Amino acid sequence: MRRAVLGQTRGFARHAFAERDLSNVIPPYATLIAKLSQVRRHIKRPLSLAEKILYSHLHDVDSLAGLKDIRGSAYLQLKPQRVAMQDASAQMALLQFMTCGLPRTSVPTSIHCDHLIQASEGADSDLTRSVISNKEVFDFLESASRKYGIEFWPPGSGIIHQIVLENYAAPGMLMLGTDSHTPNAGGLGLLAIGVGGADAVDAMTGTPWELKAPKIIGIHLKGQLNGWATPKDLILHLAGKLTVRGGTGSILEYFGPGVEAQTCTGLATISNMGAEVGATTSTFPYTKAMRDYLRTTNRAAVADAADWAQAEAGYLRPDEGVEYDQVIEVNLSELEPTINGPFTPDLATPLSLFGQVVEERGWKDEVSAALIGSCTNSSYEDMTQVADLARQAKEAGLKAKVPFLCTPGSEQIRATMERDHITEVLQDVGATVLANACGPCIGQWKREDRKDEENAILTSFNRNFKSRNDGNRQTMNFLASPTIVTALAFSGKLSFNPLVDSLEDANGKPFKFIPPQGSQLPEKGFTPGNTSLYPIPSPEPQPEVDIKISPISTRLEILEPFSSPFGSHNPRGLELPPLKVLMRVRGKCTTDHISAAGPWLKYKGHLTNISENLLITAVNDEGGEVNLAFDHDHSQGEAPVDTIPKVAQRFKARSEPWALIVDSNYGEGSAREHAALQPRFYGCSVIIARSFARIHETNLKKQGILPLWFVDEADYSRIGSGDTVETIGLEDLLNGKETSIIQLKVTKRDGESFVVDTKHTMSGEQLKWLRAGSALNHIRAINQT
Ligand code: MIC
Ligand code: SF4
Repeated sequence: MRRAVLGQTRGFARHAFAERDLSNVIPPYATLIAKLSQVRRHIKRPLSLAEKILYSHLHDVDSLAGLKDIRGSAYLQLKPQRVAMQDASAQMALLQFMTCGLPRTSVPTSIHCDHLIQASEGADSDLTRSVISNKEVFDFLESASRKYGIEFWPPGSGIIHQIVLENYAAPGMLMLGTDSHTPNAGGLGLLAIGVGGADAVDAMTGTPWELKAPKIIGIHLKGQLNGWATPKDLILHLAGKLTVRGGTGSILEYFGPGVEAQTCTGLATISNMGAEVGATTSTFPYTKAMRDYLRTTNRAAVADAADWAQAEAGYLRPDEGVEYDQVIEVNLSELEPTINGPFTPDLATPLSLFGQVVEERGWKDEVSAALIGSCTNSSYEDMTQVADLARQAKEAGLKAKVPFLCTPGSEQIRATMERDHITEVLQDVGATVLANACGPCIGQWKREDRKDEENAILTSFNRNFKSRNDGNRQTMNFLASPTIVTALAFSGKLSFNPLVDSLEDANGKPFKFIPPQGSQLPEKGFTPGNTSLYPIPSPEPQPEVDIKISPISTRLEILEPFSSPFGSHNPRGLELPPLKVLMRVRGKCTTDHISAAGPWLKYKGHLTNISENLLITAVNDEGGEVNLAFDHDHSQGEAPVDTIPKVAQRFKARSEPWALIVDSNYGEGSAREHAALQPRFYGCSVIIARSFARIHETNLKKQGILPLWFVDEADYSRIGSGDTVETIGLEDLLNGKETSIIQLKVTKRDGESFVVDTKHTMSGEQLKWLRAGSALNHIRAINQT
């Protein structure tokens, strides 16, 4: 039996599994429906499901009055119903929330300890070791949870998104999570949006949360999945079509007969990976499978309320005749398993062509490890499908040829797997069952083999940026469905196609897998497992709790407010002071490049320490080197080049504000706000990009960095390190002039100068953050008046 390390020592009340209080989980459907009828007074056309949910969560529905265009242009002030945070991002979010001086969070909030657990030997010992090594952080999160009335899920309880789906998600609600895969909850037909910690603080403080109304892309699913094709293959296929940028600024709303046929956890897999195409979130009309899932996960009252909301006002499905901004049609009957990667989630290859690609690219035809799990694919259904293949292999006398690691998504799934002999079957064929946590998906993998050599791993995860899983830049990481990953674990070959190829059984006879079967829900229902891993539902805040942060801690540090760039010290008034360009970043620059995870995760609550990883895997376009920047103003005795964080530190030491020039889709990937906090901490004021990823662009604005887009993308190459840029027109904008253009006067190092046009996407509210130095400074100022 697993130890409930934190839960037990703190004496958390046992989760009353049978008679759970769902009052803060059931959405206030009657209120939402009343608001929806008010919305219809302003918008006289059929609404999509996403619009119904969004607009009925407006602070003030009348803000829609007179607006001609909403989708893609209006800024919405929203009232999310819930916030979920994981242990890595919650630290910074709480440090920010604490500065607001409120006694409790305004909306129900939960914290989940999942990212900081390192996978090495197996669940029990990994968990014990991680709890010891992260004690200070877990204690901080737990005591802050008690103070502010937050539900705290201790290490070992599971991965945030799986737990949210199993416990908190309800059709038609709007929620935020400080993690880019928060949309996973969309599998229950709601809008769950990934944000940075500062956005979560808006909801937690009751401040309206602002979102530019997304466009709605309709995804029409027809036909039926068959054979080996799974919901994962649908989203892998779509990622190939849409690319990592195709969903930016949009919600993906699925519809059609193909939706009704999917299981709820299958839909969650699809919406989870909408994050990989940059979508704001994804959603689906309320289905029977969702109803069944709610009932089996102990939320019958939510299902009943949802049934009522649908019957009463059609709240949980789109209106007849709705028009989407774009429609993509997918015939599920034609879909085949797909493998995506390496190094980017949108490089999709149908399985039937993959062997050919392996040959053409000259890759070694070898799989070095197979990993099942992550928030995308760690449901009971996933595990039963994988176990079906394992059972077939076992009967044929086969064992996995390579390390085969499986991560259950939650304690409930782990315990149910154990009861239903799934764990046993997996272990019999050589699998290691890891702790219920993110583990290797976020680089928390103590991998001892293949340290510096090229090798290929197959995972059922959602993300595959370079170095992500094991820190080795030469590990090619491919994404596939859990069942394809499993089949390849038995063959050990990259080119193996279980649909057509055979293996040899223990007697040397040909053995071919038959397409796997799984079950969405356990016949005997779920068993909760170790109940001390569950939080007290809706805990009352305990204001007397003292949150201790040691001044000599290397893990946690009180946040110092950033200062405003405007004021008497700035002779340019409401224009930014002249900014030195630190570097021009080349190509793909995800949040993993800007603020790496793996070993750095331990500094998530310590801005000074984590900033040492700023852009350490980014490529400098002037020369093509990784983690190298030029310091054209270096003093005598200092080298003219150094690592990127070191040069940024020099700028900070010289009190020299700076700018960064970056490429397309800058900040792709995660919700990690450290990627915005760190450059700001070192003095960055402006980032000029060919384009930005949504969450990251907002994170920058929140921390007081101005994101600007090149009007002419070719201007990217005209500005280099050591050049000076000056804004022209920001003052007018801050004074209320409506303009989307801000010019930049660029002065090259040789004195030559020219002007380039850039666009901004700052709303009126966001301009106030810029002026105050950060959104938090602005919120604080409001709270104080
Ligand atoms: C990720 O998958 O990259 C993470 C780690 O879950 C991040 C969050 C973080 O960096 O804190 C995400 O996706 O938002
Ligand atoms: Fe955790 Fe990986 Fe999911 Fe991020 S993508 S929440 S690291 S399991």
